[in-house]
Amino acid sequence: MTRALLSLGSNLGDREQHLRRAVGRLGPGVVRRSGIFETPPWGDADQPSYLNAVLIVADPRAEPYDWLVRARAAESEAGRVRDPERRFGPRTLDVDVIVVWDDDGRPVLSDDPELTLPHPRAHLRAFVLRPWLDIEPAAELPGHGPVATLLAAPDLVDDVAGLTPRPDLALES
Ligand code: PH2
Ligand code: MG
Ligand code: MG
Repeated sequence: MTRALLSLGSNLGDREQHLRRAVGRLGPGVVRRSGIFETPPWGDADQPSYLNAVLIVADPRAEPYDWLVRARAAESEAGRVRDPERRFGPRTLDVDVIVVWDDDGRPVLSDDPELTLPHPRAHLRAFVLRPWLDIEPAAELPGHGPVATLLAAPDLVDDVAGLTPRPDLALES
């Protein structure tokens, strides 16, 4: 049994549709879904803005790598094309495995470059932390502490201010 925090992002095509379909494909174990945020591009400014959201998913049969396999399958089904020259470039759908917890609720740690856990840049990404805080106010990012504290850090203040909640959109499957 594992539980996972997955982040969803889209900045090409019908962004809301890409996120909604991803929820359908990543189910049926979706435990919680966040609201959707409009977010300025991070890491590579020359691209359209993103829609971002997060999901908590749980599956009695899933091993940590199963979440990566499911994430990649959802990305392929959204027609994702990888550009090796642009690591942080635009995409129809990005599903990242941010944290995985085992049966006992302990975070799984991994330094495999294919699946580094927790996600090595999660603590820098307001577009992951802010939706996560909304659905789990006491959330802690393993190795970095409470998500509420991370979001209040001076480095993230501008990024947090740049996020726009989109209550007109919803993560339905
Ligand atoms: N994903 C990236 C690169 N930059 N910026 C935002 N706002 N949201 C994303 O999901 C995102 C990004 C590569 O994974
Ligand atoms: Mg990503
Ligand atoms: Mg990714």
